[in-house]
Amino acid sequence: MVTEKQSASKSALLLASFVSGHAMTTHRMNIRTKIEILKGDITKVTVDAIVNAANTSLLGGGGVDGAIHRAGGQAILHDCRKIIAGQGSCKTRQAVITTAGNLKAQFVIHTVGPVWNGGQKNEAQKLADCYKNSLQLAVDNDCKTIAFPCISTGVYGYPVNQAARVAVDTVTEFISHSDKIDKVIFVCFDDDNFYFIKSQLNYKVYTVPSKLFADNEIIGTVNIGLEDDGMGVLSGQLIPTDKYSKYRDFFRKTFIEDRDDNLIRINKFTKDNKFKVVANDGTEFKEPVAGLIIYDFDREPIQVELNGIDNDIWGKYYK
Ligand code: AR6
Repeated sequence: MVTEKQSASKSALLLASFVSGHAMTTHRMNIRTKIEILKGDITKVTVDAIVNAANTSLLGGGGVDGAIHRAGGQAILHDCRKIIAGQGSCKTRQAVITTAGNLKAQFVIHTVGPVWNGGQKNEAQKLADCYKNSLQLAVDNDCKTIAFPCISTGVYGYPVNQAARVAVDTVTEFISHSDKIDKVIFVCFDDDNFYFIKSQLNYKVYTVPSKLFADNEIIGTVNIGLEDDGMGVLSGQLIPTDKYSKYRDFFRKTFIEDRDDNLIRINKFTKDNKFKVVANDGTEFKEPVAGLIIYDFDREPIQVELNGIDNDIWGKYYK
């Protein structure tokens, strides 16, 4: 009952978050021409500057950092050592610039992303600052084209869906206020990042006002965003009813326990709890391919994400 695309990338169907605010659609469309997405290896990309997801030592590591140092050669490490000798370690959020050595790019901009810590340690702001500071450093060095990897989504464990939202929002915001950057390329190494960045860029979203049920009681309302790229991702901010408190501890506990997996699957709930999402027009979002996630943290808005939509439901909204 899923589309080919869905089946092909079932593993990629974690989710894509929908940030409220349809007013942004037009604005994004205008600058979208400056943003590209590529699946592959960032060391092969020809741009003025490529960004490295480094660590505070700047001495190299695994992942994209290792790939950049290997492909760029000793000259990069040499510059990194000089920077460290001059300023000490490179702090999370900071961006510094070096030669790109043997790479096709002119420069490597090294930035240190946040380690994911459950979302309570200002990770989103830190990640946004990495993108912002890297873009500013590119502008300061007359770079007009820049390629980013998906910072923090590897070893540092930032949930791919949320990182994609921060990445796209921050880059979009920056280039809408600066005419100095001609092109930003998101270089995604794996399917998940590719899918989520793409989802963030294909921003056309239909709003489906819905209710979240548990044991046939309404525990919250949510304006679900239904994306138009056929991938069947729904998400939105939950406005809890007073019945919600009965389930709060369960959501928080389950989310923390499942953090590595980063998915709470609706079928895990259904046996005992009968969770379901029903649109106000009566459509029930049954058997999502990749599950239902309730992000319920102390201070954040509660985010609901429902991933993988049945074809029949899809057809109902996209005629
Ligand atoms: N091109 C583009 N993206 C890549 C490449 C590549 N060649 N290789 C991996 N990725 P990570 P982090 C993707 O772990 O999470 C390092 O050891 C990868 O799939 O490289 O910010 C540093 O030294 C993932 O989506 O960086 C730090 O210690 C993304 O790049 C630490 O890891 C980022 O994954 C930084 O962790």
